[in-house]
Amino acid sequence: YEAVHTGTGNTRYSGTVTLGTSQSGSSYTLTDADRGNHRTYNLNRGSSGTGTLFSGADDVWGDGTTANLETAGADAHYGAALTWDYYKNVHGRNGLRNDGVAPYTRVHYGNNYVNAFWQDSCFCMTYGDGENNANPLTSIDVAAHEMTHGLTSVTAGLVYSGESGGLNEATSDIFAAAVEFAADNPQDVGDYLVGEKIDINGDGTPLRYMDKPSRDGASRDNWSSSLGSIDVHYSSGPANHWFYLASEGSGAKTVNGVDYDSPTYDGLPVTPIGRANAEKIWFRALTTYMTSTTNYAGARTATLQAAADLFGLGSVTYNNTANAWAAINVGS
Ligand code: ASN
Ligand code: ZN
Repeated sequence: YEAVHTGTGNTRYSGTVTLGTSQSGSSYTLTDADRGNHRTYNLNRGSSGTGTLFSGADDVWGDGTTANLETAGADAHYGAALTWDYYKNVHGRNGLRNDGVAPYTRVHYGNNYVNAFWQDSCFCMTYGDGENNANPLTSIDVAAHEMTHGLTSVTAGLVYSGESGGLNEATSDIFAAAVEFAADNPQDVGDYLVGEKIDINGDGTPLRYMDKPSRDGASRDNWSSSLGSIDVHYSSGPANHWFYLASEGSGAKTVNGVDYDSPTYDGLPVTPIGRANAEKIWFRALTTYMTSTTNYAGARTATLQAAADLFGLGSVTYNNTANAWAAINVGS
């Protein structure tokens, strides 16, 4: 007999949170019965199989320190729950495949492994512990990014190279930001940065910036004909920039205490449609209109079709959606 339970997670990046757990006899496991039985496993620095399902005699997980191996499990379990809730509550989607079945999560992958990844083959997300095993890559935005690769895979199926690969990556960054905002966690407030909590650069700077992606030294701000030949984590830049501009508009702005300053390719200002509308448009474009080979021009068309469906052809929201694309040098 397994009972639906709510445990307590003492996370590293998000403070003390509620976790969906299950009780089996006298022990508890990280099995979220309210969210498609999403389970979190401990690889204990191994790199194959599923390791062991996190389980324990009490329903308290981690102590906020990386030394306690449950802590990364708590963070990743929480991030998956937030992502599940976001797609359900905001977009009406019951799991990545809309079938009520969750992927699973593995933490403590490898030794000093500085990455996290999604795999279609296992329908699972995997997280390394970072440099010196000191900073697991299990923050809310990283978890939402990886889980969103699963959504992209079962919907548009954007091929992970060329312009479609950049759009695949941007989709993960866009919904990473959306989930982080929706979580409304006081320890990890929403922002248009990716990976700001995991200190992946060793100097406290984020992995990526959506207001002006070139702030990372490698990502592109705008579309150009060479975009399809660079790494997908850099060709995501213009679409991330589109999402920021559509959400917040061009120029200088402070959101949740973070300063942004978003330029436009054509120098013309962009009037925002608001983040909630930008999220709805991208989700509908991804799940209804994009295909495996969609490029940037196709993404513009897909979002305009979505904006027409949701807000009306020629509506203010439709026109500002188009203006945000012109601002990254796609269309006019
Ligand atoms: N963390 C990376 C990502 O999700 C892993 C990769 O390059 N596939 O994009
Ligand atoms: Zn990715």
